[in-house]
Amino acid sequence: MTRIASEVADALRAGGPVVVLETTLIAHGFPPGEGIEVGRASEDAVREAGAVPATVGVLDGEIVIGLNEGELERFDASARKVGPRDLAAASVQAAVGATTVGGTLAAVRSAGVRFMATGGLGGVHRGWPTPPDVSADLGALAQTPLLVVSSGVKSLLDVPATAELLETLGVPVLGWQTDELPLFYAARGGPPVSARVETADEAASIARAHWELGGAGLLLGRPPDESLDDVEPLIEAALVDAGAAGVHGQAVTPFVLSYLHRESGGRTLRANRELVIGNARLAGAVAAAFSA
Ligand code: PSU
Ligand code: MN
Repeated sequence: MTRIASEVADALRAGGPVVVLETTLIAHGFPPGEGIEVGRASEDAVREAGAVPATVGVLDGEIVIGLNEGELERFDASARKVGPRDLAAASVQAAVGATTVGGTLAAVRSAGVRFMATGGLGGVHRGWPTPPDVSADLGALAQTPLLVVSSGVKSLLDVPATAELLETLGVPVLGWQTDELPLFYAARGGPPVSARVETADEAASIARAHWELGGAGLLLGRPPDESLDDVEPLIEAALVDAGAAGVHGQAVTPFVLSYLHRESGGRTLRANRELVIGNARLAGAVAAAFSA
């Protein structure tokens, strides 16, 4: 059911550095065509940092760890969004399945990969418990021994509530050269992290110690290089629009991201692109430090 690309399998067998990347952001987080470019650039960034990239998705009845160039191009907006609950059905039904952070973690659970990168982690949606929408990313991270590099939690969420839940689940939240959990587009103003780290070596050592203790997932929050500090009013407007249009569940995040990309005149799009690639580069560096 799972196919691991040979370069990835070789690296894993040798204990070498591997970073998994997800496909939901490629298929549903960017306008048509652009997501594929971001996916390619993220793979390049992982390589430049000295690690092997492995982009994950469901294709032709298989869970693939390490999509090749041609396979990656099939992840357009028509792909099914695949969280942990959807992996089995998507593979049996031979869907093109774009895995979320949670779906990707569930897909690689038994493969021995230790590092992943994404844009922003899912979490507790605003207004909880109406609707009672909490991303499956959190449960998957609590169960899977990988370190995920992201620009914190997606800002359309209730970020403080998400940080509380991560603590409850025992997930370390490390801050990359920061004391605050980044807010996706904005670098500052988030809740405190559980530990600040200064170097890739330090992050890798904490991950190793956490796993030796029998711990599972960790989050490493990297602030965006260029902070956008005026997006909050747009997010609020996007959420009102989503509510009025009856958008809920899995459709909320893609709806809000495309609203922001449109209404910000492309500023959030550029920021999102840059932060995803930067996170991939950092995940590559931490993976390389871990294997060294
Ligand atoms: N980061 C981005 N864009 C995205 C996502 C992350 O820059 O689209 C995706 C991830 O795949 C994450 C998902 O797992 O959003 C969360 O969706 P939900 O809230 O429905 O669980
Ligand atoms: Mn959800």
